[in-house]
Amino acid sequence: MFTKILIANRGEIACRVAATARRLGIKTVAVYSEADASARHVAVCDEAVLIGPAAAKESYLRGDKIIAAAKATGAQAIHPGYGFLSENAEFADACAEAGLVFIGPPASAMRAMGSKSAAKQLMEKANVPLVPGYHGEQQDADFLHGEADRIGYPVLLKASAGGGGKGMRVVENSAQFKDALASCKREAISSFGDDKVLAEKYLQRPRHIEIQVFADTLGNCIYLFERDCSVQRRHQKVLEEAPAPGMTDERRAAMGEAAVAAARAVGYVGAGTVEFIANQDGTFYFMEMNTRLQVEHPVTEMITGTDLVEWQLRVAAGEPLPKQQHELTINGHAIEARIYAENPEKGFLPSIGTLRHLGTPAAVSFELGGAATAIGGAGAATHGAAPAAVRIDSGVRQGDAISPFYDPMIAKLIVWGADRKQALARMAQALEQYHIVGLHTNIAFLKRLVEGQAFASADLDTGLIERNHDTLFPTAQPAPVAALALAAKALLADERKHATDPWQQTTGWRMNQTYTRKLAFADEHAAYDTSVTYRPGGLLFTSGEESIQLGDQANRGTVLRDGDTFHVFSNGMHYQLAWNDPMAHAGETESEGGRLTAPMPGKVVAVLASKGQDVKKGDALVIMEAMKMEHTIAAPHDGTVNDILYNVGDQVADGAPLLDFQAA
Ligand code: MV4
Repeated sequence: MFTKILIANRGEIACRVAATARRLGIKTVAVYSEADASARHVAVCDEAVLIGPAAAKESYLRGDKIIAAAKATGAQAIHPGYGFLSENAEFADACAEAGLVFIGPPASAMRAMGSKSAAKQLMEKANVPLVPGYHGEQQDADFLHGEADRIGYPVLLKASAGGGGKGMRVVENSAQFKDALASCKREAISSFGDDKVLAEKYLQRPRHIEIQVFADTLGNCIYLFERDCSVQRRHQKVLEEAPAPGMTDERRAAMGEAAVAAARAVGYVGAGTVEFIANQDGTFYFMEMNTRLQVEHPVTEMITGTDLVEWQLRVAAGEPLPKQQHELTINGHAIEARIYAENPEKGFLPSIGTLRHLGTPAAVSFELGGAATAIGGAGAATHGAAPAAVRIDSGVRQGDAISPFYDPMIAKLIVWGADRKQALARMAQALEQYHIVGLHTNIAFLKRLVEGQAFASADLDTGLIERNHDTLFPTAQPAPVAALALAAKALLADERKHATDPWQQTTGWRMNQTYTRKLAFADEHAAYDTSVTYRPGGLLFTSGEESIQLGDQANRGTVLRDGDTFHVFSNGMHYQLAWNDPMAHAGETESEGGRLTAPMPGKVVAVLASKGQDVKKGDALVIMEAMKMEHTIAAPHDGTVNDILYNVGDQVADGAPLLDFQAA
C-alpha cells in the first residue's frame, strides 16, 4: 500500500479522499490554487502545494504542475477525484511516465469510452444492450435518413462527440428529418469540432439507472448494484438514490452483468460507472461509461457498507478487490441531495459569497449506533452493522466563501434508512435542519422535491422536475404568521438578555394591564406590521388578521439574528425578516453612514454617482457584475457621497466598502 498520495482536486471530494487515506494511515498532499489557500481540503491534508492562480485551467487542470508537486513531496500515487483531470487519458499517461500511479483506470479504457459512438460499437460486440439505432461511420444525409425511417420515429439525433445532453435533437417524423440533421450537425461542429452524429430510437419517459462497477488488476470485476439518478435538471443530477425503486432481483443481475461485460470489454480497472437509460417497463440500454469515482458514490457505500475510496487505493496498489460478488448485499436505502449555492427563483443562478452561518443537521444516532458522520472527520462509511443515518460530505466550513471560480456545491447530504420511506423522512428532516445564511441555496427546493408526490411515490423519470414545475416553484408567498412570531420571540428574548432599562423588561409578570408593542418587519415580498400584546396570561402575537400565542408553544424553528435581520428557519423554509428598529438612528453619529459594501465578489461595471454628490434614498450609485448578473448598489438614505473607492473595471472582494457615504 502507498504511504503518501497526492490529491489532485479540491472541495468535498478532496476532503473525502483525505478522510479515507488518514484512516488507512496514508499521508496526503493537497494541491491548491491561490483562491484556495485557506480551503478546508488544504487544512485536512498533511502537506499542501500551491499550483497556480484561481482559474482551474491555470491550477487544477495543470497536470505538469501537479506531477511536479507529487515528485517534490515524494507522493507515490495521484488521486484525481472527479472532474478536472479525472478522465484525462493524457494525464494518466503522464503520471505513468513520471513513475506515479494514477488512481483510476488505464488510459486505454478512458480512451475507449471517451468516444460515444466508438464505445457503442465496442459494447455491441460485447453483447451489452444498446438503444436500437445507428452508430456507425457513414454520415451521408440520405443514408442517415433511411436509418431513421428504419428505426422508427420519434428518433433522437446525438452528436457523437457530445455528452451531457448537448447536441441532441428529437425528430418526430420523417418530414422533419433533413432540417433536424442539419441543425444537429451545426451544433455538433460548433460545440465539439466534430459533426459526426448517431441516431437512436427516442425513449419517451426514461429513467437514468447506473451501475457501480469495480475491477482489480488480477482479473476480478464485480458490480455494487445500481443508483437511480433520474431526478435531474438540465442534465445536472439533483437527487440520487440506491437501490433503484421497483428494481427486481432478475433485472438487477442482468444490469449488473451487462455493466461488468462493458467494463471487461475495455480492460477496465478501478471504480467505474456504467450508465443506462431504462424504459418504465425496465428494459435498459447502455448510454456511456464514466471512468471515475462519481459524485453520488456515497449512496452505494451506505447500502453496501463499503468505502469505495479504500477500494480504489487497494486496487491501485495491486491488491485484489476486498469482496467478491456473492459477498455483497443491499442493506436498506440511501438518498443523496446535492446542496448548492444557487437561486432556484432566478433560474438556479449560482450564488456566490460567504457562508456566514452554516448549521448542519444534528447528529442522528439511533439504535443503529451511527452518529451523523461529517466526512473528513470520521470514516467515510461505517464498517459495522448499520450505516449512519445522516452523512454530510462537504469541503467548506462556516466563514468560507463560495467563489465564482469553481462548482458552487456546498455539500452532499446523504441519508440512510431501513427502507425508502424512512430514508425520505430522514432526508426531509435533515434538510429542515440545514441552515445557511449568506447565500441563496436550493435547500427549500430540495425539500419540496423530496416531499412532492412524484418523488415520494417513486414515479421517476428524467422529466420529473419539469413536469412538476408548478409545485416545485410556487410563487413567492409572504412570511406566515408563525415565522413572524418566531422572529418577534427571538427579538424580545434578545432584549430581555440585554435589558437594563426596566421598561424594556418584557416579562409578563409586571404587566398587570394590557400593553401593546408594535414591531415592523419586512422581507422582499411584503412589509409586516405586527404587534405583541402583553397580557397577564402571556404574550399574544398579531400580524394582520391573524393572532397566535407567543409562548413556549409557538411554532418550532430556529432563528439567527444578524444585526437587525432575523433569519427564521422553519419547515425547511428560510425567511429573512428585516426589523425596522425605531430606535436605530436615535444616537447615530456622523461616522455611521450607510455601509455601502460589495454584496459579493465581482467587478465594478458602472459608477453612477460622483464625489461630493448629494443623493436621494434609492438612487443607484454603483453597478457591480458578479456571476454574469448585475447588482445595483443604491443609496440607503438621502445623503452625500464623500468618496468613491473603486473605478469601472476594478475587481472587488466580498464585503469591501465601495463608497464613503454620509447619511443626511
Ligand atoms: C436519450 C434519451 C432518450 N432516448 N437517448 C441525455 C444525456 C445523455 N447522456 C443521454 N441523454 C438522453 N438520451 C434516447 N435514445 C433521453 C436522454 C435524456 C436524459 C438521459 C439521462 C438523464 C437525464 C436525461 C434528461 C434528458 C434526456
